[in-house]
Amino acid sequence: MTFACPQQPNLHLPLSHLSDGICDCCNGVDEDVGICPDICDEVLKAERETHAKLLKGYELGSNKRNQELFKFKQFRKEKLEEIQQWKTERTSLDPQPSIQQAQEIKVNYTQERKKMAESLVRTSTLLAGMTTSELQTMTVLACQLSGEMGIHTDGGTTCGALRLAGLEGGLLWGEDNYNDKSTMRIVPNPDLAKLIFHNTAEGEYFWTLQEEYQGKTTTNRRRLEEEGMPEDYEDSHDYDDHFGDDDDDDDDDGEDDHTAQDHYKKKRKVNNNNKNNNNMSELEKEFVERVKTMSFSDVRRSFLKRSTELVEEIATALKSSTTDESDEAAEEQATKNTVDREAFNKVKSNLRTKEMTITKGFKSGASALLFFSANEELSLEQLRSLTFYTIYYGKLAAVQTWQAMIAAVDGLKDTDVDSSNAQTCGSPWAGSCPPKTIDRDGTVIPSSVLIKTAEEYCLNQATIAMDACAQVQETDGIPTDIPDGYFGYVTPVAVEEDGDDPIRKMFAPLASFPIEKEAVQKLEEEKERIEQEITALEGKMKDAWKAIGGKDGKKMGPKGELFSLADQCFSVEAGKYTYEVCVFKGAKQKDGDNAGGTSLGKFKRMDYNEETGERTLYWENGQQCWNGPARSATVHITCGAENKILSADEPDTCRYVLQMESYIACDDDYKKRMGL
Ligand code: MAN
Repeated sequence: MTFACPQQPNLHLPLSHLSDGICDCCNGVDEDVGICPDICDEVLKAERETHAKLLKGYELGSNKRNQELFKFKQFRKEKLEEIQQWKTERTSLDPQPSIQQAQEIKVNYTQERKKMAESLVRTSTLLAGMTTSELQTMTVLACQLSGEMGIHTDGGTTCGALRLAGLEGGLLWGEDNYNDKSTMRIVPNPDLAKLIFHNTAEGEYFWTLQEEYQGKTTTNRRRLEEEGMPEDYEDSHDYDDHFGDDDDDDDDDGEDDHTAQDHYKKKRKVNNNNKNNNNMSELEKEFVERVKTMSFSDVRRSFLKRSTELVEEIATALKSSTTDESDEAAEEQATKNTVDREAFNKVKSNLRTKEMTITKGFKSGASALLFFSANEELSLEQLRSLTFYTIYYGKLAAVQTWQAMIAAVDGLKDTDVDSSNAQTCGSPWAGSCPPKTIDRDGTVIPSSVLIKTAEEYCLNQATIAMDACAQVQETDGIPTDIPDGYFGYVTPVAVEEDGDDPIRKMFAPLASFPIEKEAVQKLEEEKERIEQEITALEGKMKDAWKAIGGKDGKKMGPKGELFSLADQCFSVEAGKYTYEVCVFKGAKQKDGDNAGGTSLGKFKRMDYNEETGERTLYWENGQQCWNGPARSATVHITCGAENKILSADEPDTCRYVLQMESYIACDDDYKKRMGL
């Protein structure tokens, strides 16, 4: 039981407060008559004022709140309609048909190309009559030559021409070297088609079934670089170590493909860390040795030997020109040669270039040898195709093809003449001119096309080469120049694509095989366009959902009431700071020295407590407090006509509590609670 003051219905007194000598009710009826004065006018006026103020605030606020809720309702409706429309648009967008069509063209192209390539090799007499082992040797030599020419070398170590020749016949194999039989496989056509189509359409050669060959610029794409890739200096150390003191690592190779450069640089770095060992495996080294001892390499070996001697002579000569001490050998040299440092260095670098060229050829040839040793089960037909297209991709001219063939097939040269010459100097082809032929069951080797080339060669270049060699033989001491053909070694040059080399002409049907590049390009653009549209649509839908508080609408609070505060900032000054909170964004504490502000966190959520009707906004994960937590801020909202921050406080270090007035809190529940 309580006693209610008659003019103050909200004031309930416990019965013990009656007649206790304290005036509780404003009209004094809780005490005996005459004790308390009637002060109801005064008291009720203040109460009435507060009540009136609250009521006014509520009415204005509730009005605004309702307006804003209506706005949000409209907005939400519009957004949902838009989303629906975009959804429909989205379902009509499908890049798949374009992808499919492009793929069909590619597959078709690859199939037709393969047929053509197969018939080309089948009908060609170029390699007719050759045995499996001869074809293998021929391929190794083609790789050696293309390696020297710098054609399609992958970092200068494996024979790219052979890989591409494999692709032509539907064969693809391991990535890092040729020694992985398990990875060699006939590739499922669609994948291979992409690769082959890309290679031909772009003239940019890739050989793995990775995304990279689709032309994306990644740093580690596996691409067969064509010419212009700088040599790996460490390579030469494998054979001759006399350039160890030369640090001229920054040769200008004219290469301006940054990706390729980066790739190369990375590779070189690895090698530099591994100076003495290089990064060849024992097995690879063994195969390089084998290539070095093949008869085709005789000239190269003798060149390398001579080169080593010459470099030593040059070193001695240069030394004697700088020291006064009478070193007999040096003096002898010095009198023989007028020491021209510049000329000597030029000769030295010339020798070095050739050495590196030869080394690259050894490695490329060795990779092919390695490949054959790991893949013994290849058929004669497959081998012929590999050899045939290695010649094509290796860009061998007819004369080089002939030279490889006479080294691969017994009986096409006089071995005595050749080997004795190779020890000194002389045309390595001395034993082969005039060109010989052999007859195998009616098949003449080499084929007529090569014989014609060989005859011409023997008539012209061979004698020139021999003369050059003889001339070199006669000059004593250090030469002033290292001409092509010095000690029998002629640096091979890639055949001209559009020239009239008979072999290149033979490959013309393949080189000019029609490719629907534009059609595919269009389809790929279409696919790209569709995908972009999809991305754009999905982005718009995502934004639209976000604008209305997510799919469940929760982020916008009850009935979407946060919508009117969305992205708005409110600030208040307190002490020496200005506090600024932005709904859905960040909160800051600013002062004079720190105009940019200290972060008090990012907006996290709004809590609505149904029991108390309290609304609280949270910002979390602000700037770390010295020896304390990350800064955070909470804003407590009470009903009012405006949206404004009333106060800010820091009850615990780096924890900020703000009071805010906002019409979003002026709901029916508030009205009831406050008895308005
Ligand atoms: C700054 C302000 C203060 C806070 C201290 C804590 O001065 O952010 O609000 O208490 O850092 O070191």
